[in-house]
Amino acid sequence: MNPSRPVFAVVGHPNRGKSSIVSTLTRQDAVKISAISGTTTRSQSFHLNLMGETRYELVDTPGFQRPRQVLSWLGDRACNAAERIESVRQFVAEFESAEPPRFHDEVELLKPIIGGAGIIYVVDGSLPYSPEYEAEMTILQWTGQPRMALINPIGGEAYVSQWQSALSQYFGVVRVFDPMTADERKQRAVLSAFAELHEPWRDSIEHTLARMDQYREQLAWQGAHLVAERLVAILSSTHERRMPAKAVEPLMQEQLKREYQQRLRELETRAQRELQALFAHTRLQTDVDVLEADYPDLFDQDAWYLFGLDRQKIIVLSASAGAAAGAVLDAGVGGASFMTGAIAGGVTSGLASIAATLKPEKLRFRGVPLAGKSLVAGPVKDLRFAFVVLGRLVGFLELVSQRTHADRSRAKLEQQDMNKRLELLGRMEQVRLTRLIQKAHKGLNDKELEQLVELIQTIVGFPTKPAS
Ligand SMILES: Nc1nc2c(ncn2[C@@H]2O[C@H](COP(=O)(O)OP(=O)(O)O)[C@@H](O)[C@H]2O)c(=O)[nH]1
Ligand SMILES: [Mg+2]
Repeated sequence: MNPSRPVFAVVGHPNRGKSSIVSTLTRQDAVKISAISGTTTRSQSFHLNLMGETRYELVDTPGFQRPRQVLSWLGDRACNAAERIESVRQFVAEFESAEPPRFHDEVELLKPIIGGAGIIYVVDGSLPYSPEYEAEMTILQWTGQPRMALINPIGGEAYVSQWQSALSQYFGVVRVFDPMTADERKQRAVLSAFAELHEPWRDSIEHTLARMDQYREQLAWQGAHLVAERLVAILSSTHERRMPAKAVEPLMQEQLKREYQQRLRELETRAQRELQALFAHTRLQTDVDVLEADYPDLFDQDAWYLFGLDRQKIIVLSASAGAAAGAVLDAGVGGASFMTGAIAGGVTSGLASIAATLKPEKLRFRGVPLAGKSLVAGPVKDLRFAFVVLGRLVGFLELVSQRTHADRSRAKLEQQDMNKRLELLGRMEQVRLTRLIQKAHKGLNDKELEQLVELIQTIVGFPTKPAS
């Protein structure tokens, strides 16, 4: 064991959220979490890896099963405080390979602690405190290792203060920590507290916190980059089919349209998978995976309001983008009055784009009639559709970036307030975004793509450095 790399053993009764805490603090969804107690029978290590480095290790342990018997065994062998640590060592040595096995779970959880791990003791703040916990807390105290207690409010905070009074007598730090919802700020607070608790780990933990900052920035950029690239891929995608000589055109058109829409749905799903992978949520189950779920279809125009911009906003943006917008907006003309002017002045690109929305799957023919025709679907040039695709991707990026790894519920892409997201941009930037999206069906050059990435980073609203 590298003495400067922190190792924490996560211990407590079964079903108190130990595995959930390990999962959230190591950002790994491979940790087994189960409502059935006794799922974890062996201690298992998980690492937090950041940018190619292992920063710390958490050991998920089975819960205490017979703490009173263990304590009485230890008590018989330790006459005073100086002998207690040694009695715990003896206990592990004696029962490690006992046949038939005895105190299996306690051996599993004490072994890493004897080996130098710090202790994270987990209790449930919605269950009352009772003296039966005193045996396990005493055993942990007797190990002499640095100790922190986390109160997990699984079913509420009813007994938190009761727990605080009891725990503070046995643990150097006591915190309320909900592994399902703890954002990065709360995770950092736990680590910082441990740095205070155990001097030899302080430098390493501070280094980890700095690395977390860098990593978050990296992820934010990579996530936005992925969204930008996949958005352009979806909006510029086409689907072509040769027309057999005797083809029945309406049937062909129908088929082509179906294939084309299917292709765009697949591109979107693939982008979601990539975003999951980026945030280490590969096992995440989403609404898309469950066929019967009423996941709003990409082409269901009745559901577009869930993810896109409202009509008014589209008209304003589209008109501004179409009207060499910069100069007009620089003149300080407000949105509403500008619109009146724009329409009166004959700038109707906004309205034209609304008209185009009616047929997102517009088909056209390509090729010379003699050599046989091809039917081409796409790309969709409809600005409303483009904002819907953007809204869905940005929403999904936010979802995977904020979710803890302990949260195993099915992910649901919530309605997006894209109008509000756009307000995170200045007016000129909103128009720039609109222009980039309007151009996306032709593909974007590197510079344009970078601009798009920047704008997307802003509308996702990634938290800037959280205070620790
Ligand atoms: N609502 C809620 N459920 C939780 C929380 N922590 C754990 N659980 C659930 O409690 C059960 C046991 O969690 P687990 O982490 O496996 O506990 P362990 O047995 O101590 O490792 C699982 O069904 C978890 O989803 C929490 O903070 N809130
Ligand atoms: Mg467990």
